[in-house]
Amino acid sequence: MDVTAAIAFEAGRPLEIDTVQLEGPRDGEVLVEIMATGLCHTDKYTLSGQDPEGLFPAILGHEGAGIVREVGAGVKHLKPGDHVIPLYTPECRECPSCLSRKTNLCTAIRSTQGKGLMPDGTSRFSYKGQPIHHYMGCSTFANFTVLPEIALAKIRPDAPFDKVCYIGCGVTTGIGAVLFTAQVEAGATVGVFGLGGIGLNVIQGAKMVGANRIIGIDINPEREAIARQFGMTDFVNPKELGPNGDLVGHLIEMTGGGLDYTFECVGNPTLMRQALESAHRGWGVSCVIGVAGAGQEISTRPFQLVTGRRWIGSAFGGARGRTDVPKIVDWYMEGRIDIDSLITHKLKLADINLGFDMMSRGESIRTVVEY
Ligand code: NAD
Ligand code: AHE
Ligand code: ZN
Repeated sequence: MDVTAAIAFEAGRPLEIDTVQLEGPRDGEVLVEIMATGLCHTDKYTLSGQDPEGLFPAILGHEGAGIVREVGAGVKHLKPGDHVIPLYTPECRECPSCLSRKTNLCTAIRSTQGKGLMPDGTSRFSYKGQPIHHYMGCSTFANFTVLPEIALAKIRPDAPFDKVCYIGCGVTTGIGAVLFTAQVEAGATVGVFGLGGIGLNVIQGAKMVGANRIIGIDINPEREAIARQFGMTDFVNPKELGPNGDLVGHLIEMTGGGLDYTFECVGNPTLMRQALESAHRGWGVSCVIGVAGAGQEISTRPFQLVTGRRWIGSAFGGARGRTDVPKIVDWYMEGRIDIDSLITHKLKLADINLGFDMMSRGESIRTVVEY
């Protein structure tokens, strides 16, 4: 079938809207009509050419919501008409990782997903007869896409697509990193480095679990007001500490010894180090969420770990998509979490590049494209 997509032809070039061809679902696969998709910083990162796994041409987008239109042979749990959220971290419930209960990083289809292909090693998308890569197994920058059944969370039918699409990445990543990965406890002191679409959801998660003090760190002063609305108690702008400003020393002094938990939500290895080193001696946990560019590495003095700080990371908030995403949709529908305040802009697909421009300028928190 013909579908409308924003195509990433090559790194660093704006997306181009055009008609591409999409084959129907094969065994275990599902055709989904995407109703809305968020723009995540990771899409921008891959388009920039910084992603070691970035492949072109591709149809990016991984933060969507839509409706099942057709199912392939052998699909057991979904039927046409079901409302779904695509999962870049699937949940097969059969692989060693799913069965371990120690991780959400299902391995069932990770190798083909990283090559921009469906599990049988082929692409369903083509343009002028040439295959186009899928992206993170989702490709939500197209009004129809095909995914394996294990990469779809079935959600309640009354949830608005233009809001719950954000649960497909940012909301779950931020709240999940607090609840599932770091398991922050009530009364904790939490530091959130980067107050964008992810960091604000970390704040929301920290508030939910009853953190006592939530310190937000961002170089964009415009982020202070919205972060306070979500529960931030203190704001630090590293630029205001001066050119030789000691962010780590400042945070340790502010907290009388360091933070119980820190979350890096930018993708900057220098900030990752500062987040680790501002965690409390003896017990502080620092969680890397931000995705760093190709070739970048983190470093610290081993003494930082010897003296009891722990450096951890979180992908998709540690959430098991088919199990946890429907619950997070319920939290939104019950008014327990706020998504609406974070969706600052809505666009049509034709204007998707404007969304990335606003992200680069720090003007938007989440932009949603509604089809
Ligand atoms: P965003 O662009 O919405 O927000 C980034 C924020 O960081 C902005 O507010 C910006 O002002 C701030 N910032 C930039 N440089 C800074 C610095 N030196 N110090 C302090 N603040 C700084 O991005 P986002 O969508 O929130 O994504 C954040 C990061 O998380 C990206 O690297 C993205 O790829 C990654 N991510 C990871 C996962 C995961 O599963 N691990 C999921 C989604 C996104
Ligand atoms: N492909 C990159 C890494 C990208 C990355 O870390 N992706 C996160 C999700 S970001 C969503 O916005 C993730 O879940 N990673 C786990 C996985 O299995 O991909 C690289 O460095 O190669
Ligand atoms: Zn994302």
